[in-house]
Amino acid sequence: MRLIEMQVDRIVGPTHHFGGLGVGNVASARHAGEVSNPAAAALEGLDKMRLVASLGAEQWILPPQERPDYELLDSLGFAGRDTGSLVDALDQAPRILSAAMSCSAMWTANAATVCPAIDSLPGRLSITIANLNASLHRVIEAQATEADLRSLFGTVATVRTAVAGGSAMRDEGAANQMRLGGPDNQSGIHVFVYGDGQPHPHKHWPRQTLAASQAVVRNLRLDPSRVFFLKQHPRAIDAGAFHNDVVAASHHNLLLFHESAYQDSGQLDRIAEAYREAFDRELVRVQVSENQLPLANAITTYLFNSQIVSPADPSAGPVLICPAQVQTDLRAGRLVASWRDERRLFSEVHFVELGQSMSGGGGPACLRLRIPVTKDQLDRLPKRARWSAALDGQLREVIETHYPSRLTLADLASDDVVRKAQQTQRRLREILTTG
Ligand code: SUG
Repeated sequence: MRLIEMQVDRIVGPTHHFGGLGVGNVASARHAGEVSNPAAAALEGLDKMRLVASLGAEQWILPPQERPDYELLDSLGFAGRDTGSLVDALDQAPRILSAAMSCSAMWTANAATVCPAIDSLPGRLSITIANLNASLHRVIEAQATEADLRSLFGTVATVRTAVAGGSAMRDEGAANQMRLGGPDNQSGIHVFVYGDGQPHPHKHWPRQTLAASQAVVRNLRLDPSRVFFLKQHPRAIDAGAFHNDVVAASHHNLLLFHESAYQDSGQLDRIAEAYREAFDRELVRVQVSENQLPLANAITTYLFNSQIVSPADPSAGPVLICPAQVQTDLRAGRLVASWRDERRLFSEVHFVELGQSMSGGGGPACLRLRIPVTKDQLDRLPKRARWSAALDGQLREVIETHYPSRLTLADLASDDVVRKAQQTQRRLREILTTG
């Protein structure tokens, strides 16, 4: 029996803007304050979902989270739950307004950490929501994400509340977790990547702590003998790799990573050894050197944030979906071509335009949460959130008709813009949750 990997994306919301809020995220800082295009952002996301579905993969869709987050504004002293509170926040603390309006929940790779039933000691598909404690605009996602995943999975999965503990327990979900295994329903090996501890980065605050990863491992009831912890290199964090998935990618028996990704490469040998023992075959480790692609280019192109998808036909090799930026970087483009044509790691390579997400520091892989399920589990899920051409058409119509194509932070204190955004959010939620 094979495990089927669901790709769960969330529609970018109508208040998408460039707040520059991403901690240690160079793209987010670079584009802070630019005029955004929420309609284009949402359509680019839908285009990627359509491509993934066309490959025969399981594509599922969540609606945007509700913005403004009046609860946040209220608790930070901007009471009233009306436009007045938004105008006050814009005047006195624009970053708080930006956080309360943020659509960062679009980056679902940070929504949760997941383990398939076969990997969890009680034999249950298990999901631990990420607390996203490192940033004001992301910590507000957890509660709604929990509700969304509970409603999607019902009794099929155990969905756990995010780990408590404030900043000591900073958890950013699957972006810092890699499951190595095979296509079969056989228990996998989990690698958890964290950034705190000696030696520290100089410029940026590590977003994932070892203590949080350890707590997630306990919550998911993973077999400790199948778990590894790997420290991110402070150099990578300082260069802007605020998550592991900016400098590494994994799929079944494949591990792609930049030579500056990790502090202790000896740990990679131990992981490869465990893989060999468990699966009786080699882990395919592809290390990209600084010469082949400088760390700075890995981060601007988001090469490692390419999305790897297994097509429906089990005999076809995995497909690589890269950000368009990879194609225009000579070295990154050359690497990808050699992975496809010489090393035959991928059967196809696609390039996707995700300019709006990339300007916030999120590539194709940031936009999806992988959830490995059995066919039986998949059959028990409510189909209303599963990609179909009809659903895609319905969602596009709402976006094309009601989303703004030009937005600044100041617009987000406008009564008209906010009312329209709220109506549109409600409509999308209705389509995706009541079908
Ligand atoms: O947390 N950007 C997100 C990008 C998340 C990317 N996810 C993964 N690598 N898996 C972040 O930094 C930008 C928000 C702004 O600029 O307003 C932001 O939150």
